[in-house]
Amino acid sequence: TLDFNNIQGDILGGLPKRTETFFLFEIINATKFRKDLNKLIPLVKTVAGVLKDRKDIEDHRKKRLPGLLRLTGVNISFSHLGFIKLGIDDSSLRPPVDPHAGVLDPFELGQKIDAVINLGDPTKHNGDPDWDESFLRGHIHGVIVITGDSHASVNKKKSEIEVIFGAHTPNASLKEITSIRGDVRPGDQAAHEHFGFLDGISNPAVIGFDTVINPGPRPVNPGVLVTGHPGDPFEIGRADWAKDGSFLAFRYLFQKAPEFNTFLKKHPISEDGNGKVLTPEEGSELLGARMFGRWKSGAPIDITPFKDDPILAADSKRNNNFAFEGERSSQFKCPFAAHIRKTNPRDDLEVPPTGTGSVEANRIMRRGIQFGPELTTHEKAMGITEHGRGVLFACYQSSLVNGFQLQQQTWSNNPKFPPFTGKPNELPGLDPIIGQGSRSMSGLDPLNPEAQLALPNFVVPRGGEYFFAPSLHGLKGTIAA
Ligand code: N7H
Repeated sequence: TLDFNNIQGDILGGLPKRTETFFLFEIINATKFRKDLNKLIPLVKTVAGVLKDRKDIEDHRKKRLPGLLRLTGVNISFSHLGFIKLGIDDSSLRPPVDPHAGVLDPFELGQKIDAVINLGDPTKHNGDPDWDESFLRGHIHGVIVITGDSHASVNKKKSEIEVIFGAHTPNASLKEITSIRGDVRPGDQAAHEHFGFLDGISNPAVIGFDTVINPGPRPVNPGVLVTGHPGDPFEIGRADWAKDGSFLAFRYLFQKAPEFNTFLKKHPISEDGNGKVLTPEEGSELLGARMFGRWKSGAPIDITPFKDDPILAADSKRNNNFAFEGERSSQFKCPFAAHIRKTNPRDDLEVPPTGTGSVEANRIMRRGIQFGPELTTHEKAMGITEHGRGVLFACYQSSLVNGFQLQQQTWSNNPKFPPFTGKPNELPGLDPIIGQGSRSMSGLDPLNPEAQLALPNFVVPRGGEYFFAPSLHGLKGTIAA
């Protein structure tokens, strides 16, 4: 069974948030940091804390009280360099590898190196990824995630935390490297990302945690997300403090939204799959939907391929209930490379002949948030980005190799994925949103699925790191002193 008082809240429950700050820090005095950490631990919100928040939010809503409930949430995670700095042996976070096998574990490598050798991030002349300076200096020891209902609440909590660690004083145990703030978008765009698509529909339901299981992908064993449970590939052999934790892949991803919108305008699909001639607006909308695999509303094109259906989109009993069933060699309804088919290929991998039986091990819990301002009139008119915006992508899993890294490298960046039968001319191509490499994909035009469309880069990675979010027991008993 899962101990909801021991697991950090963002992993299974998701810290409730309108706004979120990722406070990236360097430990400058390990002995003092471990002492100070004791004072942070009472602020760390567990899964049980999130469940209580959910109930309080519901009560607040039912009582029709004005405004948002004042809420904050704090979680903390460490990088491999952080554990080294603290003098903590984190070897049980890695698979027990044969030293001659040459397998490099992403957590141990750190994302800066992984980005170049595996994730496909563009690089600079010196071989570093083309990232913001803060992510290149190699001193990111951890991240404190602070969520809340408002900037005021989060800022107050952040100040409280700075006092705990004596930040900005001669007696500081940590130093802020950078803090990045994300915000849910305003008005009817709340829950939509900067390209305009509804996000956060499909996350795995977890056995032993979720009480409502909606029709769709099978629920996953808890160990796919939480270490030390069935489904964790290294369930046996984790040190005690390394159980009930999860790996956090954080990515600072900029989105070129005006350029994306211009691309849709320039390449409208002329006829839908039934041969109905589309207006340029309809054709552009269909193109965007086929790049994602969902309409902006969230309605899946596998169920409603040529017409948006907002009622279906809003119905959690139906909006995830599809599997690309019987479409191994067909992109008529959904392109092979559509973002949601690349990152969760469902029957493409679950059912023979190409299927291995299950994608359970490869699923991740996504917890991102948007950052940056809304598009300005000038940006819309020019079709060029003038202000940085995008997603602070964050996801949890018990294995980075099976989860985030594989989804980016082996699936999204690989033009031959998902494996398909027949049709040698219908190479899927890259994920049109996140794929890195020679970017093109097939299947966008339902009546001419072989046609490959070249794709500019719409998503630019500018930083990131891999962290481990320990249990409360691990924080108290091993990491704090
Ligand atoms: Fe993706 N977006 O916000 O527009 N993503 N994502 N993602 N993504 C999904 O089904 C997006 C990124 C996954 O179970 C939706 O919930 C953007 C990375 C997975 O069917 C939308 C960026 C990775 C799923 C977006 C981005 C993933 C998913 C549909 C980058 C992993 C669920 C909403 C800027 C390597 C698939 C939904 C499933 C869905 C967006 C990045 C993974 C709208 C803009 C880096 C697993």
